[in-house]
Amino acid sequence: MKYQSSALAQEKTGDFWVGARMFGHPVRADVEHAEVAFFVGKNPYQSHGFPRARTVLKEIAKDPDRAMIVLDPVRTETAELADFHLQLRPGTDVYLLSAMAAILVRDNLIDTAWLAEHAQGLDEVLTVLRAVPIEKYCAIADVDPELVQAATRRLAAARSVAALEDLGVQMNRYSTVVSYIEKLVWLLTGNLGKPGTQYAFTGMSAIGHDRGHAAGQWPTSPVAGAPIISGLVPCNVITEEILTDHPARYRAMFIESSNPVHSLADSARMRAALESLELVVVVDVAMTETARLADYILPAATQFEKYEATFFNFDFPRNIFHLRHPVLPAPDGVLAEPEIHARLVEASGALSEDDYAPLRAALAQGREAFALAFLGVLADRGKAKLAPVLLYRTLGPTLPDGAAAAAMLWAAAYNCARKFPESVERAGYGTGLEAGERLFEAILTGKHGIVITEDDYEVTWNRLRDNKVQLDIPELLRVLADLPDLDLSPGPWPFVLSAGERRAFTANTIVRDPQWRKRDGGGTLRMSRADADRLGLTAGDLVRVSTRRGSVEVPVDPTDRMRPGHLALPNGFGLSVADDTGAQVTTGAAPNELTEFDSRDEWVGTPWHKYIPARLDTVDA
Ligand SMILES: Nc1nc2c(c(=O)[nH]1)N[C@H]1C(S)=C(S)[C@@H](COP(=O)(O)OP(=O)(O)OC[C@H]3O[C@@H](n4cnc5c(=O)[nH]c(N)nc54)[C@H](O)[C@@H]3O)O[C@H]1N2
Ligand SMILES: Nc1nc2c(c(=O)[nH]1)N[C@H]1C(S)=C(S)[C@@H](COP(=O)(O)OP(=O)(O)OC[C@H]3O[C@@H](n4cnc5c(=O)[nH]c(N)nc54)[C@H](O)[C@@H]3O)O[C@H]1N2
Ligand SMILES: [Mo]
Repeated sequence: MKYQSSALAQEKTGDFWVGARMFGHPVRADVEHAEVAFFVGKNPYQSHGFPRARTVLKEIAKDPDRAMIVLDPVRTETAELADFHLQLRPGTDVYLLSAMAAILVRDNLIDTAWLAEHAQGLDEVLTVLRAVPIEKYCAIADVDPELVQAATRRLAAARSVAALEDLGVQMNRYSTVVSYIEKLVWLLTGNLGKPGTQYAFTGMSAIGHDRGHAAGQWPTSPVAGAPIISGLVPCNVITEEILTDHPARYRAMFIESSNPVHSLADSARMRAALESLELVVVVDVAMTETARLADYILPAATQFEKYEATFFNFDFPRNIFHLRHPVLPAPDGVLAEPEIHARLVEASGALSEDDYAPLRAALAQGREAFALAFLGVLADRGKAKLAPVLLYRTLGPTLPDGAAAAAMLWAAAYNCARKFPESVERAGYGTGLEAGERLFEAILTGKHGIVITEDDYEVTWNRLRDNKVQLDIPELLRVLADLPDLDLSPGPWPFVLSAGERRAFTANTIVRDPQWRKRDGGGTLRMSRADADRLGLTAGDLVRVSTRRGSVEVPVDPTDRMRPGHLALPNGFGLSVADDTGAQVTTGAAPNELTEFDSRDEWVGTPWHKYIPARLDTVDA
């Protein structure tokens, strides 16, 4: 396969690219120790995203010396706990954050000494921010300028600020530009590389890393010419890469642990794209909307039945990795993914016993001999790509308790020890080649997860490109310098729809059985009470929501948490599941029947799912 994508390329690639440009290494927020927590388009009370999220939020809310600032058009559970809830007009974060950054400059709240020591490109940024019409931008965002000023002052006065942005802005207008200005706000106030601020993390994989090419110089997809950030084709261009007679179009798709027909923009178009491919192979644990369109379905063992792990290891100063062990035997007829991968690679003729025999012979001499032999194989680039299968077939069978799937972690542990030697040593694994070996052993035997690296906050500076922050991203600064006035005329689409909110009983499409939900079983459309009263709607009334792309019928839930003109549908509904009689039952509305593939970020192609022009019509019962 030449091209790949993942859900990250429909939310996080803008953030990755900006991070690569400014830091050269991904960073993350230390919310737990922050004096001020700053959430931009994120509702961690429901969506988590950092350890012990609810507990930490409540601790901050209770502590008079700490504060929480939330930018969200909805009074979410998180906003309710905040000291400053900036309940802006949907899609206007770029204006509000520009105003906040400009207030920092106007009122001399920036940390000049810190910036002189740690950052480059300040002058270019200051020139743009000095010209920001603060009052006007607050008016566009429809937030009281006094409140914006108070929140900005609180942020600037804090010893430490930890900021997290998420889908509310990453799936919204100007998303990549917002990822940039959001970072400027906490950088201008000196919040990096200290406790309670942001840190550059270690890890067992390259999640979040990108080369940070200047716009236009990045690698691109073959048909649409879309930027490939972090190795991933933007999800929103996949159908464009298929529904064409372009000679370089994709002919086949291998889809694993993903449900693109439901989760990516414009479901109807995605179905058409999959149907037009020569071959679709799906590896999944459930009969999904996507699997139903596959030529081959390869059923996988579930997470309870196999060794598996997540690579979302972003903790600091102690980073944690957990190889989860199976707790149930797998039923007949399913395989764990490493076995599926190995069989496919072998059936294609790319690897055979001839490749395994020398590695097995070396392993018989011990792990050190194995490491040397394996390094030799890596010199062959074609074989290096197949390293996980090579490890699974050679080292795998020698691991205890049937943990063959963990074999690829041996290479990941060596890599981690090579990239972060001091941090791995501080976590107690020694130095040199032996550190990788010890780390792997600890992962393999540590049933409850282990500390893989231990850092101090200062280490962030060693990880940044040139040990400095690059404040100036010229392409994005130009956008900030020239933001247009917002067209507020309602036209045929008087509402803005956020399609895909996280709620108490949503879990992407991972939990398919609707009986799981104790509340909001049908997936209501949330809307302001004012709009509902005006339209004569009460809780449970059915309405039709229409967008340029499609329409769905849903019951409404009027609430004073929403702004007038704003609508929200939950994520993960509209799945078809067999009931007790075997009939397929669909519960709720699938959000991506309403979304468009070309409604997306102009830089990295991420979708604007939180900003969909929409209309409401009442439906007779
Ligand atoms: N319970 C649960 N937790 C989850 C998930 C799940 O399905 N269920 N999914 C996980 C995944 S994959 C992800 S990516 C994360 C996502 O986590 P979040 O990004 O926190 O989740 P969302 O509810 O999609 O969107 C966050 C907020 O954006 C706000 N928003 C809408 N429009 C705007 C706007 O114009 N500006 C601003 N500032 N905010 C806006 C919404 O009101 C919402 O409160 O959650 C993860 N955690
Ligand atoms: N409109 C709109 N669309 C959205 C969003 C939104 O807010 N609004 N949110 C988006 C976001 S942030 C994300 S991350 C995506 C997620 O979108 P996807 O990654 O496509 O979907 P998921 O529902 O997270 O689950 C993927 C699949 O993994 C399968 N699975 C579970 N366990 C295993 C396993 O062990 N092995 C295998 N092989 N398969 C397994 C599940 O059955 C499911 O089919 O959705 C996105 N779609
Ligand atoms: Mo996500």
